[in-house]
Amino acid sequence: MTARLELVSHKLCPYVQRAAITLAEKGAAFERSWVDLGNRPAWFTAISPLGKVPLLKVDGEVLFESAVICDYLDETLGPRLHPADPLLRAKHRAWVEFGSSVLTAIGTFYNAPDAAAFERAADSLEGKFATIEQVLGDGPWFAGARFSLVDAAFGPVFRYFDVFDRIGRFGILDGKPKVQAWRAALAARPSVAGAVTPEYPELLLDFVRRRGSHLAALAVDVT
Ligand SMILES: N[C@@H](CCC(=O)N[C@@H](CS)C(=O)NCC(=O)O)C(=O)O
Repeated sequence: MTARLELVSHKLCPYVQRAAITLAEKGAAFERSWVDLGNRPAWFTAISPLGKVPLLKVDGEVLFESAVICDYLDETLGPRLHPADPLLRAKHRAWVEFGSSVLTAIGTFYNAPDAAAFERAADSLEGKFATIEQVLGDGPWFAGARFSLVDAAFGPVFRYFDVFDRIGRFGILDGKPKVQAWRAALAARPSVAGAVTPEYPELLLDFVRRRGSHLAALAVDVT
């Protein structure tokens, strides 16, 4: 019997998007519920051990942590997105974790309080993408011809840059042709495009403007 799946989501959360992309790649039917993290409903606090999204409800059982959720989905629903070889699979899990470190660096970038902190954050992000440029092959995906869970982790990463590009030219992805090609392929993938609601870009822009940060000041006049 097919399990009933519910993805507890927030409209801007990149970790939620990983799970939504994985579900879409599997062609799995699932429901979505939305949580306002600024005003958490009691039912959410009661079932989320870390107070975070995403959660995946599986016939009422609750899973938390996006990497665990994606691994569970990969083990229970075809087609497999992780490599069959254990060593390669471990490497992919490590690059998913690297994707989490890029998301942390993106948070530091949009929260940087002044120009100096902003430059440091941009340099740090640039360094992470330079590392990625070294490990990418001929594409179109992280590991070549087959879409993997590393791709699911990086689709939400690049989505930030669609809004950052509207604010200014920060040069973070410049001179990295493999990264740029990967970004374009991910943006065109239906599972990635469909992981957010249509208002996502404007919600993110509004979120950035409310940071009180250096980037927020640059974003004031963006239309
Ligand atoms: N390591 C977690 C991170 C999830 C996460 O940070 N979620 C954020 C939203 S994007 C959240 O729920 N934050 C609420 C909080 O930290 O209180 C995962 O991979 O699922």
